[in-house]
Amino acid sequence: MIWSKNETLTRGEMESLQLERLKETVNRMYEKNEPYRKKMSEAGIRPEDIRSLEDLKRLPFTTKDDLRDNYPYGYFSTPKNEIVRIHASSGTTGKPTVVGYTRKDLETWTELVTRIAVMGGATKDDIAQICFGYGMFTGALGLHYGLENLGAIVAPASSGNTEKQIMYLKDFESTLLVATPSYALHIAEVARAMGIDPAKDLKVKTGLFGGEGITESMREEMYRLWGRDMKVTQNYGMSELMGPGISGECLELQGMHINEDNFIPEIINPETGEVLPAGEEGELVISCINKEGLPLIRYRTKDITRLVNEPCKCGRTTVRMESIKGRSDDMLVIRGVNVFPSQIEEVLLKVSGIGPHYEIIVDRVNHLDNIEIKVELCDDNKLDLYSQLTALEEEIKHKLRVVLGLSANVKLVAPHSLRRFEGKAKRVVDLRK
Ligand code: DLL
Repeated sequence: MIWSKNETLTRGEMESLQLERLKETVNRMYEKNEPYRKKMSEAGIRPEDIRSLEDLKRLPFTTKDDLRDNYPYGYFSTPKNEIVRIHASSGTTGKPTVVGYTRKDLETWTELVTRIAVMGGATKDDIAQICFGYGMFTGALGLHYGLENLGAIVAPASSGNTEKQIMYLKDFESTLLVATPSYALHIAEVARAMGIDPAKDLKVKTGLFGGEGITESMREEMYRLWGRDMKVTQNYGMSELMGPGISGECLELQGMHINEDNFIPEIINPETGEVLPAGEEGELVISCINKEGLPLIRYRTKDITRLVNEPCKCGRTTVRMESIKGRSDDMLVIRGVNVFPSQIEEVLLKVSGIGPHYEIIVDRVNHLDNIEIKVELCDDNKLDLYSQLTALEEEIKHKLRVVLGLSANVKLVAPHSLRRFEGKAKRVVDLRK
C-alpha cells in the first residue's frame, strides 16, 4: 500500500510542486526570518532570483550554529503565538536546538510519518509499542501520531524498564515495535534470558527502527532473534528538520524514500560545500519546503550518504538515500541520543581535582551502546582514598547525566596515564565500528 499520491508523482510533477513550494518558503524566510534574510542579502540573492530548482544552490546554507546563535526562538519563521509545540535536540554545547511546530506543521508531520510507517509494512490492524523516550526527543511523539493516524493501536511504552516492555509486548500482543535498532536487539536478548523466545512467544512482525543506523549485520541479527518473517526497516530523520518522517525504507530494502514533496535533498562535498553530481557520496543537505514554524533552507545534516534516482519496485517514484555511512563532524549517536565530545569536555573542565586529559570509549555491550569516560586525576594521592574517588566519580557522572541526558560510566585514572598526542588529540575511541 502507498499512503499518498505524492509518493508516485512523475519527475515533472514533483519538480513543479517542489519549485512552487520552494518559492513560497524562500519568500516566507525572507519576510519573517531576520537572520536568514541577512544571510541572503550577504549572498546577494533575493526571493525573485529563485526561478528554477537549479537556483537552490545559490541560497546560503543553514547550520546548527545558526539555530544555537538564535536560541531558543530566534530562528522561527512564524510569530510565537502560532507555535503549538516545541521539541529540542542536543547542540554542540550545553544548549539544545529548539524546533517549533505550528498546527499545520503537526498535521504535515503526522502525514509524513504515516507514509513512512506504511512503507515499512505497518497497517491499521497493528498494535504498535513505541519504545522511544517520550519527551523533547522527536522520535516518540512523531511515530505516535503517525501510527495513530493510520488507525493502529498505539502503546506509548517509552524507553527503558526492559522487563516491563517485554510484559507489555506479551500481554498486549503488540505486533509492531518502534525503537532504536540497538534497543530492539537488547529487548530480544533480555526476553530470551527471561525464557521468552521473541520469535515464538511474541507477536511482533514489524519493526520500525530509527534514530540511529542499522547495519546489515544488525538486520541479520534482528531476523535471527525476532523471527525470519519480521519486516525490518529503518527510517531517518532529524529534529531540526522535523524529526522522523524525512525518509524511510520500503519493503524492497533498497534505500530510504525521501518525502521529496516536503524536503529537497542535495549532496555536497563537506569540505568545499560544492554540490556533487548525481550518485556521488557526500554530506546530505536538506531544504524544508512545506513548513511554517521552522523551515530550514539548505540545512547541513553532517550525515554522509548517496542518493539513488532509479525507480523502485514498490512503485514509489521518490528519490532514495542509502544508509548513513557516518558523519562529517564528531557527533556520536549513543542509544539514539546525540552526543558531542565538546559537551563532555565542557562538563569535565568545570570539575575540580581532575586534569584536562580524558578519553571517551564507546562500545556495544549486549547490543546496547555503552559510554565510558576515563579522566586523569590531578593528584595521585586521591587514588588511595576510595571514598573520595567514588564520590568524585559520582559527581562527574551526575553532571554528565544532566547535560547529555544519558548515563556514562566514569573511571578516574592516575595522572599521566592516558595517551598523549603530538598532533590533534584523539579523544574518542568508537569500538562499535
Ligand atoms: O533521531 C529523529 C528520528 C527519531 C528519526 C526516530 C527516526 C526515528 P535527532 O535526535 O535530531 O533526530 O538525531 C538526528 O540521528 O542526523 C543522524 O545522525 C542520526 N539518525 C537518525 N536516524 C538515522 C538512521 C532523530 N536511520 C541524527 N540512520 C541524524 C543513521 C540516523 N543515522
